[in-house]
Amino acid sequence: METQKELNLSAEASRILNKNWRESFTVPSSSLYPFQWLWDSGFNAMGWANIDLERARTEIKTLLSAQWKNGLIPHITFHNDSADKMYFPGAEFHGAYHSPNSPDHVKTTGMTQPPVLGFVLEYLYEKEKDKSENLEFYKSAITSIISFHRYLYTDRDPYNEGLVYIRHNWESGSDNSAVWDDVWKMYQPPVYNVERKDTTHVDQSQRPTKRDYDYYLNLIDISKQCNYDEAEMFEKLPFLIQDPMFNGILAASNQSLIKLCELFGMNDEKTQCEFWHAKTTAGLNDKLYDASQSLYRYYDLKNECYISMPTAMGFTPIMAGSPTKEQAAEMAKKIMGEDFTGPRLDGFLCPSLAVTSPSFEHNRYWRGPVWLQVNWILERGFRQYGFNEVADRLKQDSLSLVQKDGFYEYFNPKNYSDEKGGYGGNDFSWTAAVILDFIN
Ligand code: 9WN
Repeated sequence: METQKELNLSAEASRILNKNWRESFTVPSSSLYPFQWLWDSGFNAMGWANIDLERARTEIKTLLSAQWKNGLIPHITFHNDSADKMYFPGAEFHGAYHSPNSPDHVKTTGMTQPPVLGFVLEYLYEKEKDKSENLEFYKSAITSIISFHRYLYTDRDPYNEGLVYIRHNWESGSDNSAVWDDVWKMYQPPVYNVERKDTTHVDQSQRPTKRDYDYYLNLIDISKQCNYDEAEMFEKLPFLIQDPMFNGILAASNQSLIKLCELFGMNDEKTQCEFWHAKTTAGLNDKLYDASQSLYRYYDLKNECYISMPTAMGFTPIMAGSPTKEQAAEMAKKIMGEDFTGPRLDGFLCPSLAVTSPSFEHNRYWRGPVWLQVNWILERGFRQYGFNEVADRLKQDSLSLVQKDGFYEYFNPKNYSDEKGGYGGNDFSWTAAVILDFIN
């Protein structure tokens, strides 16, 4: 029996997804982000799968229709020409449509985002009541996602380590994470006198700083000068990072593709995904697991050094089954300890940066606040290893935050009973999507 509270949350979450639906895709937020973002779209499709599977499939079809000729699935698809008036940087600043690999019918950015689509597709398929229907959709989506992964392993793993690199901080999904501070210290970008749109919707204190944006825009400028040619960007970009969340998500998606290929009799593809999965989990464990922190860390390929920072993202490879049981047990202790739950152990999981870190900021974007789509990944991962207490806490904290503050983009992890702690955009799509999964 659903409780009244759950019914209210469910109705509210459906209202938000419907409000943010635009004919064939969902915008993350109607004011702040008026186009289609890759990993948002994946989570939003999972949300839709709980209330309208047809829309879930359409969301994915629309996203895949913007796939590049080299397999890249773009981070933003600008579905209409007013893009540059509504969001900065828009299609013109990115200039990715000049690349011979970009699609002909729609403008996109020339970078990607965490590769969630493998596990999203498995989620959708599990929700199908009649497994004999929509087979063409599933087979074609599997093929597109595999070609995306092939692009990543071919163009983004120069030393054949099973770990692909990201070449812009936006590809990580965790834009202004304190992890990047070390990279920014290595060079000085020019100052860009541009008009940002995000700070007209959200208070500046909750967004990346102006100087942060100089770095972000400079990476786009360099990529544009290379006309988004991968080999040239590898030579020229100052930002090339093996990111544990991106690779953890890639491995989790490979795992799902293995299951789907098995079900659909796609044997060669299955063998390929098994090979990739084994390689990436080995890379994660051999190179990125940091036993002294009980977390995965980052590797900076350009400056040839590790970056260790206690982030929520450092736990995410648990979803791909990467850690050993012993490592997972250490990770469980770590996430429930005072670094992440605060001195009284009563904070909300999981802060994007440990509350004990000197760079922690309770309201600034990826430098402290809780993001529900990351909680969803962690909840699945810890549950899979049998750490139900951690998984239950992640789920309960997510529900409590939304009940307390509303369907915001991100939340204050500190537990102040009398203070509202929802930040960024409100009526946010993936927050609604995650809630729909948690209560169904
Ligand atoms: C840049 C849409 C996206 C998310 C990212 C989040 C934020 C964009 C921005 O919003 O990034 O891609 O303009 O700040 O950091 O994870 O996909 O919700």
